[in-house]
Amino acid sequence: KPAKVVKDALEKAVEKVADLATPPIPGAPGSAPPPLEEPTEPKPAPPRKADQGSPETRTATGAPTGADADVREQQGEYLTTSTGARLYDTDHSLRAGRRGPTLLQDHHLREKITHFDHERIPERVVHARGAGAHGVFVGYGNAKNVCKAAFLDEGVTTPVFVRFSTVLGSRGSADTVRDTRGFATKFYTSEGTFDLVGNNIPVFFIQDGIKFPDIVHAAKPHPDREIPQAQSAHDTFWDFVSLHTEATHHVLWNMSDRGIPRSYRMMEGFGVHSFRLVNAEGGTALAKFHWKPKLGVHSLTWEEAQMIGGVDPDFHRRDLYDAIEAGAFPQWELGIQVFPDTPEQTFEGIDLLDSTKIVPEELAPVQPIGVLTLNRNPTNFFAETEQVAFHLGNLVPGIDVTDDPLFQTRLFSYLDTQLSRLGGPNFNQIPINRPHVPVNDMFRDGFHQHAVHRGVAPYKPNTLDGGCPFFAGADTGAFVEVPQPVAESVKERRAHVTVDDHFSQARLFYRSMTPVERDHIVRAFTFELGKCYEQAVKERELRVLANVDADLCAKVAQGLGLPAPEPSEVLADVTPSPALSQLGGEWPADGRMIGIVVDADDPDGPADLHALRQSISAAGMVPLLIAARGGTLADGLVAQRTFLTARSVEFDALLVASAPAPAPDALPQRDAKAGAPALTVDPRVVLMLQEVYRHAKAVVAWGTGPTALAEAGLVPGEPGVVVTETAAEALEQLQGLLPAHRVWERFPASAV
Ligand code: HDE
Repeated sequence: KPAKVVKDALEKAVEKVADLATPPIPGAPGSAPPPLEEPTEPKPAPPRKADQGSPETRTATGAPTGADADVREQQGEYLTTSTGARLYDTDHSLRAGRRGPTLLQDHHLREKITHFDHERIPERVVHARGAGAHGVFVGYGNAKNVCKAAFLDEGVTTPVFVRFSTVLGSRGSADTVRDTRGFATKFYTSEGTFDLVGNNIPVFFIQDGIKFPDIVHAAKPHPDREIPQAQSAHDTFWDFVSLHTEATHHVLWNMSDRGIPRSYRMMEGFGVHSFRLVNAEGGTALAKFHWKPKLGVHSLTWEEAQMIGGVDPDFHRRDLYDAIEAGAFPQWELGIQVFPDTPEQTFEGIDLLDSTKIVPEELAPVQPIGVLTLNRNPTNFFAETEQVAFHLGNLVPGIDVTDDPLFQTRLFSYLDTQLSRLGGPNFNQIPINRPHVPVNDMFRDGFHQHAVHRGVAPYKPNTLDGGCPFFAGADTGAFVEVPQPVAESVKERRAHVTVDDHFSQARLFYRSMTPVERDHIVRAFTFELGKCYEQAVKERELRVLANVDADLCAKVAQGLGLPAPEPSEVLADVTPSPALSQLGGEWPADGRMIGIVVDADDPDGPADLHALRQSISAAGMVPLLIAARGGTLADGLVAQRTFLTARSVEFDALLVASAPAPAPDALPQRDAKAGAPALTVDPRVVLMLQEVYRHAKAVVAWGTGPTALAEAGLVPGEPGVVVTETAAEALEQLQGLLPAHRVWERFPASAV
């Protein structure tokens, strides 16, 4: 009888279940205290772990200052469901018996997993990898004659959020790849939000936005294998740019040291397009925006960039975060190049609506109009850096658009892309995107609507809401487009530029570089084209380079083992622009990483290391002790790095206080059987010194340090290799060498 069988089985099961102890409910009478180690009473957050900040933490991030209803503190409250019901357990799903199936009834399980399943949002189609920071912008007040925007007035302080990015890579790609960098700034001004969405390169690959999908598809990984990640060194990119020669100028910048910045803090930023500025009288001027870093413009060497890609793929993100934590707040001056707003919209023959061209600073100086300071790290990466939505249409009175078709396409794209990225039209209600002024729009409903709109008449005209909201006028702060005459013309699909010249500014850029910078460009082209498989692509790009510079073309051709073609165009006679070179100046060394090699256990080791560390910190740099092992060393010093965790590329300069003997865990560097003399210095220190030397960084030794120099083959007296008597003298020498960024004389090409 099947029914009887089932009934018996059920009865047996019930008896069995009764034997199983049901899990105790914490707090219920007679139940054992919960086996939890987490605090059950509200208490202050534990201090941050040492490795969560930079070694020299001076400022705490914490939640933003001021009461912000959107900030959710992690501590001090009971764990709840998303609707606020308190939970007693989040580690076990609700099951029919201890070893039985999971119940559909377990709302908390389903809520937890469902939320997790939907945690990811689409990454940005370009600029997916980035890092952000909060800060302030203070106007100098001197832009008034050309621009009425209130945030540029003297002493006006405006909160900002900046996001730096690479262009090609996915969200998890490495920071130090060769690429253009984004430099996007959101100014939360008293007249509404102004977004300046720029790059670290002042020109772009294309003159018309309609070609953006083409350049991006060519530069992104191959559609079949999805490789290479975050690289332009592949056939599709070079196939496209060798055919589409208006990209040549931008490509030259990418292949220069600008494509591998040392730090986001050491990059220029450019608005690229010409903007139209308007003053209080309604007068207009055309202008290009520039960000000038106080620390100067500096780059990695290509070998450093490649090594860091493996050793510390988050190098730029970490650098920005650590510098801000350490109180070394990065600063940029905002500057403008101003041009008369003539009907031709050209300046000295340069088309101001052509974003593949610069106006050399020697022709139109960059006038500083305010200063930006980044002084606070994001509290939550996703909430702020990931969800921030920039848009070129976020303009304030005084700053208007031009007819540059690259600009015009961007005005559409940035709004459009957020719809799929942030899931609907209400992304400006996300805290990081909210303006810092009252919003009184008539947009209603839609996904993720957070506002509870009052009133019954979200339309105009109306009487039911008393006619509200009202229109502003130019005198009450309305954004009024500049009444710009539109040329009487025909509809047509044709290039808009007045002079279609793809090579002379690329040549201008190359000829403005110092020999060592030119050498880096040659090597970059040789590397990138050397990674291509298609011979025809390499040959075609050489034909492009022949139209830029014969020397550049010949050297790249030699590296590729191909003949150098003749130019197909007459090479322009260009006047170099010294402002384009990164070399030749002196800049503050704030936030530079100084490695100090010490002997972990030598009780007689240099006694003045405490003072040295303090002096380095006081000078705004970050001292990092490197020893054979971690923890507390002789004399109470603490090692931040070990020979195992440190790699030369992390440091801007190396101080060598000791010559540590090889530690037992050091990898063998020489074959003892070959009869080589036994090592006296740890081989990892030797390697570090050789790399630092190769990358043209300063090395200063004292104490027993010179022994390590000798073991590495470094000769005191060579450029940037110094031996001193004391630690204090070593620091003095270092401070003399760092302002130039590198010991440039060490590069062979600089002698050319
Ligand atoms: Fe962008 N660009 N872009 N771009 N761009 C985006 O917008 C686009 C261009 C730049 O940190 C996207 O929100 C088109 C020039 C930066 O969130 C997208 C064209 C310059 C960022 C988009 C350009 C930039 C973006 C992807 C050709 C320098 C990152 C996600 C007409 C002046 C902003 C997003 C951030 C991001 C479109 C050309 C800079 C798809 C169609 C020129 C710094 O809307």
